[in-house]
Amino acid sequence: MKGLSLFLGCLVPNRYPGIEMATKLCLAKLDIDCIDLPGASCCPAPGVFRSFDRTTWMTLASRNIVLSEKMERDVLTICNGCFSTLEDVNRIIKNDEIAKAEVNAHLQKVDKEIKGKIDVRHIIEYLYEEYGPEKIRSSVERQLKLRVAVHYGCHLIKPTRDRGLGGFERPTFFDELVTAIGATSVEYPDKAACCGAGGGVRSALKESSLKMTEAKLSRIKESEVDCIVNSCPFCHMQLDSGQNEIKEMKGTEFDIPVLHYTQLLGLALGFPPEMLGIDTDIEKNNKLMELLDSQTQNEK
Ligand code: 9S8
Ligand code: 9S8
Ligand code: COM
Repeated sequence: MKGLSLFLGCLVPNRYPGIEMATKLCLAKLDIDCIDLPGASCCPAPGVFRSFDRTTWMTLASRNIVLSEKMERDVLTICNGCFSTLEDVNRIIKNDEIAKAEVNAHLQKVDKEIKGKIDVRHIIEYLYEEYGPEKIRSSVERQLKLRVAVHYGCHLIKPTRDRGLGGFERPTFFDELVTAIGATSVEYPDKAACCGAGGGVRSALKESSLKMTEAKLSRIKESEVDCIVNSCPFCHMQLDSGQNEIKEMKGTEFDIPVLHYTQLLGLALGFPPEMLGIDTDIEKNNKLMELLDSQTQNEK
């Protein structure tokens, strides 16, 4: 199997550098061969660029893929949107000679050519398919006995015919990775629903997007969980900052900590929250850490 190159996308370096740190710590600890991908740009975002101009979308994505082809490594994404763009374009390039020629005609202007020789992975499906929940279970240093609401987000599982990761109404692979670290994945209504942000909705129609977020957060709140875990920095932002925005708009408080899976896994692998970008100055996060600490104390 090929080694991996880490595709960060935009949101992680610009808003959530702690997720990059968490990812790198987890990958190193699990002994997964993954290095930086210098020169990468925006993937570009599927819900925005693809909707406007398919060729531009494919060309920019292909330029990113070429960087990893040169290193003879598969691309590893930590964002559903980045996975959607890069995986879709990579598949198109592999299967459609006309699209490939069209893209290469543009890439030629910057001395690049896409060959279609590598694969694009998302950290959740990679950990599930290549590493496996069992190996994760045996690597865990600290069981996290938490009630967790798993949010898959849209692009990781849809369109199902392309993703092939099980039925999108009831997928289980992400939940299995959560149970592998000692937590309980709590079922809640409309689990497969969008966070509200994707497809440019957050930028264009903030209020409508927050309505969807509020609906999702209410279902989660009713299920009495300790935190939400996601696989996408865009969902992460909507579910976390969205709580503050909803509070400002309507006064409704949810107070649910939101973690990217790499942050939750990082805790289970024994890293302290400050190394994983979990801000314990925020009261809800602090409470979550106290809960975990009290469990560790009880075990001793
Ligand atoms: S890059 Fe630019 S906007 Fe973003 S984070 Fe994920 S999707 Fe791709
Ligand atoms: S859900 Fe619907 S379109 Fe998406 S993947 Fe991330 S952002 Fe939230
Ligand atoms: C969401 C990405 S992860 S996009 O807004 O649909 O492009």
